[in-house]
Amino acid sequence: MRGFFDPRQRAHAPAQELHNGGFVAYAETPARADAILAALGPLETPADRGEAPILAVHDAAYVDFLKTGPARWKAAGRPGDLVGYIWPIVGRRPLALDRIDALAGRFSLDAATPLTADTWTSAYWSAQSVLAALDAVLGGDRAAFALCRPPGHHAGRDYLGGYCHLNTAAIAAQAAIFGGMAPVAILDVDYHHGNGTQDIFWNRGDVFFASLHADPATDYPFYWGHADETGEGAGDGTTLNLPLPQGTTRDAFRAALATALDRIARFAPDLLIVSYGADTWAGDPISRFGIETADYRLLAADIAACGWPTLIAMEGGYACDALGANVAGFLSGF
Ligand code: Q9C
Ligand code: ZN
Repeated sequence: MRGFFDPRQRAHAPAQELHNGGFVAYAETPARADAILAALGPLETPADRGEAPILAVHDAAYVDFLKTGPARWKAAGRPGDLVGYIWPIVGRRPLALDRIDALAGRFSLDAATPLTADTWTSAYWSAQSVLAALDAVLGGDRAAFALCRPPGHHAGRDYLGGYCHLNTAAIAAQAAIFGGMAPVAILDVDYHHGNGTQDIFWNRGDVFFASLHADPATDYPFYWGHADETGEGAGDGTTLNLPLPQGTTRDAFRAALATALDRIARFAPDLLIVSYGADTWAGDPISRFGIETADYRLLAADIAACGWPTLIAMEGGYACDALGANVAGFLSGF
């Protein structure tokens, strides 16, 4: 299977994140990409398809914030990485403020995703990697892999969060539709709910979003991913959330996967995009499922058996020592 990664995706490296009330080392490190590359061998460098496919999904003012925010933060005399500390909660007026502190809140979901001067570059090439993998599938490959780092599924049209800035799965889905592949299904098997992807396609009838994840009653992102969220308008019924309890192991995960695949089959997609997180692994430092390394091949084989052209986009997974084996195991099932 062809895989794509650009070395510029390594540059983004915030110093720390706010975690459970204290500051800890940022979990979404460049070493994650290195671990995956060590297991898979060198990947292909993506072509540069420019900003248009990104702007087809993301708000232009948000993209400008990603590009220029860190320099403005520095110019304002702030030490450290750019991170929000005030948010325009429901009921506040939608003021178009220009202060960098106000923008940080307007364009973010949490305080766990700082921006550095390198963030835009890394996120941009993460998006180019997913577009290159899409090109491989559009060209006839049965499956292709994008080492998307930073990841994407928590990022919405105009907000970052959960270590994500540009929603790579959504960018690929929209580009696929522009390329004549429709409808598209996105299957999100990261430990966390893909709130950004769900938001972006919430009222779309041409994209089915199915997600298996830790119950948001106990896990991040809390406010999205509950079973009663099913889409609206033209997208009524095109969102499927299957929250699972902490401690979930292979067989229960596999049963939920079968439910998701059955619903996707009824949607008859031209293309499947898998948002793959290895943070479902039993030893993940920030997650609480019990999937073992050997299980990933089996789970991937269940997906592959459906026969849809498939793009696999990397999301989370924070146990660097096991990450390479987990990703390689998953890809081996296709
Ligand atoms: N105390 C992805 O896997 N931090 N993002 C949770 C819990 C955010 C994970 C803090 C986790 C986001 C792509
Ligand atoms: Zn995750």
